[in-house]
Amino acid sequence: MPSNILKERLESKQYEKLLRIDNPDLHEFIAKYIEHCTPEKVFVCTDSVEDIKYIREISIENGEEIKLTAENHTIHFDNYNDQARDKKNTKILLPQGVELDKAINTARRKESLEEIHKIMKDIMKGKELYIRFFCLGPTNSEFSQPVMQMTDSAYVAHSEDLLYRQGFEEFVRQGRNARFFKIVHSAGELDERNTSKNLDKRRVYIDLEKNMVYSANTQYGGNTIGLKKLSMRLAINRGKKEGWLTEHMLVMGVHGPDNRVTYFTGAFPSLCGKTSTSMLDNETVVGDDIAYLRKIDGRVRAVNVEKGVFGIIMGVNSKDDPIIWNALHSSAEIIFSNILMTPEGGVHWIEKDGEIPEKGINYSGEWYKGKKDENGKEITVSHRNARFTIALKNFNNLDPTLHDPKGVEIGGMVYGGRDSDTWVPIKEAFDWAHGIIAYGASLESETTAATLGQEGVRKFNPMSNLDFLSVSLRDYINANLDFAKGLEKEPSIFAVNYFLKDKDGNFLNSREDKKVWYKWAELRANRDVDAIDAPTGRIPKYEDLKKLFKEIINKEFTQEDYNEQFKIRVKENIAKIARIEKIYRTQIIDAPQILHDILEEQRERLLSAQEKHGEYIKPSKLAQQGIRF
Ligand code: SPV
Ligand code: MN
Repeated sequence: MPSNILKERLESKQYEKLLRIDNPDLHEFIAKYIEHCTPEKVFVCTDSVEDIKYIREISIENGEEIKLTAENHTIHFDNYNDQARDKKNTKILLPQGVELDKAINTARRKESLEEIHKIMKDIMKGKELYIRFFCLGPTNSEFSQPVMQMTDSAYVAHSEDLLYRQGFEEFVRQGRNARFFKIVHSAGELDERNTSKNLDKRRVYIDLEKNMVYSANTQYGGNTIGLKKLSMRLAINRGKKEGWLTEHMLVMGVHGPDNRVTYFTGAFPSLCGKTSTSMLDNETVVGDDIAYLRKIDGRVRAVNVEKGVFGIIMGVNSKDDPIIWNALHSSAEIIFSNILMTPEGGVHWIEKDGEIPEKGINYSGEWYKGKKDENGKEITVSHRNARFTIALKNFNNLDPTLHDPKGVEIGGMVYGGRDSDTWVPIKEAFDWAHGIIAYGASLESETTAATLGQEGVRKFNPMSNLDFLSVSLRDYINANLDFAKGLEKEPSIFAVNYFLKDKDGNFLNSREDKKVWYKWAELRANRDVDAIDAPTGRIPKYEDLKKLFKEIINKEFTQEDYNEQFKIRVKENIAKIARIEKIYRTQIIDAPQILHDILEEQRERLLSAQEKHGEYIKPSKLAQQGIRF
């Protein structure tokens, strides 16, 4: 009997907490994994002040976090070789006979379950297991998704406290009706620095059938924080069946004239400006990473799945990121990870204001300026993927709707990648399907110096969601297309490109220009300004941008700037269509025909424009002649 196991293995205080949730399946599940992973102790977190405090303190006591000098700040280190998501060992488990696209990492369910259970047998020996309950999306809402996490890492349990809405009471309320996700994580054996040791046995396995994720022998948040990318993969699958979307998207309020706020979602692959967009200081942030989207009363509504930020810290400085900078220098509860801790208990990271300290402790252990790795490569002061974890309530641009159970109505959706030579800085799709296919499903991003391998290589990343798909691309794209059915009002879909370069390789835009693009998109979403029909979508009129540049960032935007930035690059756009078509023809199983049709129409528009105006088309030509493509 599972309840006997629980009674035997749990102290009576913990057992009683668990009994408050009337759900035999849940009890059975917990009992099964306690028996399997054999922790020495079990702690059930009810979200009470004492329970939360216990987790915060135990992560310092057991050495997974170290107290810094600044109040409420701690630092955590992941193993030197455990600094990012492990794509190779993250797999969607599929039963015999079911296939997904090559671009999605999958494995056979039966064999993989055997393997992971073997890896996790007795994995928590000598450790304490923390059981936590959360709610993805606001509580008491159509969007609410309950999740139960079991982890032997107090750092993981603590991070979740800053990032997710408490759910214990929600589990009590829902009792036997809860359709919850289950995550079992173990950091595995730890080394002398309290980092996961058996990285060769690092695994993240997603079992769609049981709505469950296993994560073993890793600590890095993207592999272990069960409510983030692990639950996201389960949610994409669940949403597909039920007609809602889980997107790798920020949600922000863009402030228009007369106190109007129009909410936007935005999808950007890593290092393409997603966080900096969500933190624009003249707008308000609802979320920076994951959104659920539902159709409610004929409108698209969205919520932030989370309530905190697990953000990249590289490059954060007082000038470019004042909001993040201020939050990181407040007495808010913060967990820094994989940056430098100075001998005085301060912190430093790549491109922080001020001098790089001579020495300290970082993700490589004892560190000093000029330290090299075993291949002779210099070890940077912090890892490029080093992060900070903090609740959103500490940002002064927080939008008041964060916890609204109804979510916010979405007026615009944005897709953006790193693209030096093809897309204009901003454009609007002709309609929903055009936006989903020609922008979202065609998203690519150029690699940067921050990733391994060659720089400037375009990586295909539809909707910036490729790493998290648990359904085929065909189904995912169809779900996005179908989402517009029955809508009374479709959000406008935009594409942005912050990374356009001139022929000498210089960026054509400054960081603050993006503020203008969003103000224009807000006006467009409300049809307050006209636009020019270009072959690739609608582009802004010069007069509108000139006015906005002056008003918003006090900058003269010249006709030359406009012509250079918004000229239609026919050759590059056609080359892009060819690349994307080829991927869908050769690598994706049964891509929907409409995808090919929409891309073909776009190619034809480009070719006919090229015949009239040449390879690079100034927008003034399109405007003057009033060509309607
Ligand atoms: C991302 O890489 O998209 C992140 C960080 O948001 S992780 O949690 O690693 O997914
Ligand atoms: Mn992300």
